[in-house]
Amino acid sequence: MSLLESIKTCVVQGHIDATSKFPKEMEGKEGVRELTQKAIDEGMAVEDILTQGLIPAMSIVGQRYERNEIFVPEMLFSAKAMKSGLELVKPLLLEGHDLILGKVIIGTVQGDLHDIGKNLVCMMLEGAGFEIEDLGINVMPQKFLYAAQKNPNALIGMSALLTVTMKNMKGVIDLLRANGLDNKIFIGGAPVTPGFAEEIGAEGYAKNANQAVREAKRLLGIAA
Ligand code: B1M
Repeated sequence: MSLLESIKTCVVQGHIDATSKFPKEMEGKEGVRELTQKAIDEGMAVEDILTQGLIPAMSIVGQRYERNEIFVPEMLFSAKAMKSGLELVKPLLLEGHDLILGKVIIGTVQGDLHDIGKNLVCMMLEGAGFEIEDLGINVMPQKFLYAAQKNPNALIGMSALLTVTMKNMKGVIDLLRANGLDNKIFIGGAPVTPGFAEEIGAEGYAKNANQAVREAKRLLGIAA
């Protein structure tokens, strides 16, 4: 099995590192942390580690959850394993960017605890030269409002992974507009579509973290 395949398998299995006791049969074996470090040390491209190792693993986790093969606790282990890999990749994404292109205030909307994709978007934006204010998860509309009031020129980014919580994005936009704020807004997350963005009055939409960088630049009028 290739190194990237092994990283993917460990994320799917939720095996963080050699000290992790989960899953039992992988106890003592290298996990995502060691394998990701190995990939970095071998000079593999960060893009490949992300797109061929870490990210596709989470789709498999989602499919297994849908088929009732795993449950929330196993999903949590996979999320932790994924984060242990992302922590190692993050500094590489941030290398060599001193220029600040603009500020992005970002958060996962109210009711939603998913933050892996949002964190990846933050990393890519930061790596591309944006200043990030990360409001975290389960962010109340008022928190977006206060942050926008303090930063009237900042872009606002919202993430949602649940069909029930993506509806909360509209509440944030309505609240900002009702308070006279015209910060440009872009949204993303697995269930979100360009049509939905248009419907709720968001100026931008991105399918993934790379597109989020392109979209942020477009909204600020910066050449790609
Ligand atoms: Co959740 N979960 N989860 N979960 N979970 C999903 C989303 C689900 C699709 C699984 C499934 O059924 N197949 C399903 C949602 C169904 C739906 O509504 N359509 C689901 C469910 C049902 C739930 C719970 C309700 C389960 C329960 O408790 N019964 C519960 C809800 C909790 C809550 O939020 N209130 C829940 C809980 C969890 C965990 C806590 C266990 C864990 C999250 C841990 C964490 O994030 N810290 C978890 C996980 C890990 C998942 C899956 C398996 C993986 C999500 C992920 O990290 N993907 C997910 C299945 C799946 O997505 N296939 C699932 C990897 C990540 C890199 O991709 O987040 O899509 P993604 O981000 C991408 C793009 O979407 C985009 O760029 C990112 C990078 O490319 N993007 C943006 C994201 N935000 C953006 C913002 C932008 C632009 C682009 O601009 C601002």
